Amino acid sequence: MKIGITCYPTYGGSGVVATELGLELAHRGHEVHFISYAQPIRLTELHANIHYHEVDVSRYPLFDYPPYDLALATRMAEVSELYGLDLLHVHYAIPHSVSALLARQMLAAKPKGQRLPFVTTLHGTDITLVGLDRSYLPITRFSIEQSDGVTAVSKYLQERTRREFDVRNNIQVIYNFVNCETYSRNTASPEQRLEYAHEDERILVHLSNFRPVKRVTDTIEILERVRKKVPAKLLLIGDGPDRSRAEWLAVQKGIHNDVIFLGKQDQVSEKLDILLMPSELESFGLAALEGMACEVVPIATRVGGVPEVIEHGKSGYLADVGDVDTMARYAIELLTDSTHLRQMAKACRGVAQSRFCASKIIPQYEEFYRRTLERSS
Ligand code: GMT
Repeated sequence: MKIGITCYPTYGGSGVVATELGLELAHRGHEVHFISYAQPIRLTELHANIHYHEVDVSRYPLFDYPPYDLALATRMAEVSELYGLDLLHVHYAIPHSVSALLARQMLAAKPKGQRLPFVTTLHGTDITLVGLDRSYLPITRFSIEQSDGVTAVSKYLQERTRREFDVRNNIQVIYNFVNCETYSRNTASPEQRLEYAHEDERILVHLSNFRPVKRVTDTIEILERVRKKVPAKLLLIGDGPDRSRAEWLAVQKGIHNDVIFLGKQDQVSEKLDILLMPSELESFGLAALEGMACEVVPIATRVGGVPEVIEHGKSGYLADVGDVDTMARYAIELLTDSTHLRQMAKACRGVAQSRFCASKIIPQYEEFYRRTLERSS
């Protein structure tokens, strides 16, 4: 198939999933065309089946708000016509599904009337935050209903979209995935660990875009409690609006020397012991899954779709939002019992392999595309 993929290209789970999906599809022989305003951050591999088309948004003094969604629709239609795309797959409903809808209409209006069905994958905040903003809700609902196929990354998100948006079309759950070969505990050498921590210290990690929904300051609270029992360092990977609050809290608590801000990085999870994901809400929690595949045990909040990924007590621990005492207790339990930590780390890898490997999930997308194409022919 020839598939156009649109996503947010910067850091964020939906862009990561979209890019990894494109790469996996390309390796399986499909022709993949990324269409976005910048090259997706994880699109580092050159492959004959992968193409990237930049969307240029002209800046005119009249435009206080340059109309990206229109430029995107135009580029989607152009690329589809030029390369004969079979379908578009947009990640994150706003504004991508609206642009895809326009592109589909533009091509249908051509003398030869090219068909361009589009699939929308809902990721989370497009529904839970942005889509529920009154100013976006009607158009988000409309573009979801107009999609030729809709998927959601968890049952939680499927149900919430149905309930709050009252959309009439079917929403299929296709879970996020991880490439189990790329993500494994294989590259960590003791020397690499020593870059961050002394031999007797354990390493906690948090990886996110540091938005308020991630509650990054809770990770500092957890480290403060853990350090009282076990020598430990906290690696914070990513960047975003709450970074300085986290830095300031670490300084106030006098533990800033044990908190290492690594900025935006791709893969460091193989060097770590425990991953903290204390989010207010996660429709899936991709960071936890990537950690699990690398045998890093997640301690997370019992929210959204997270319990569909982490089984409490078996492949990680879950606690209530803001309950930093309990999350710290779980971390201390694990870090003071290496056998337990190893067993749970192996169980995490097992879950990633048996339920969320790319080899299991990508065929579900391929099948979904086939059915979408059949239905819209
Ligand atoms: O909130 C983010 O971190 C970004 C956001 C996105 O769309 O880029 O993440 C959402 O999509 C991810 C990939 O499907 C999920 O793993 C995250 O759980 C989800 N975030 C939220 O629901 C808050």
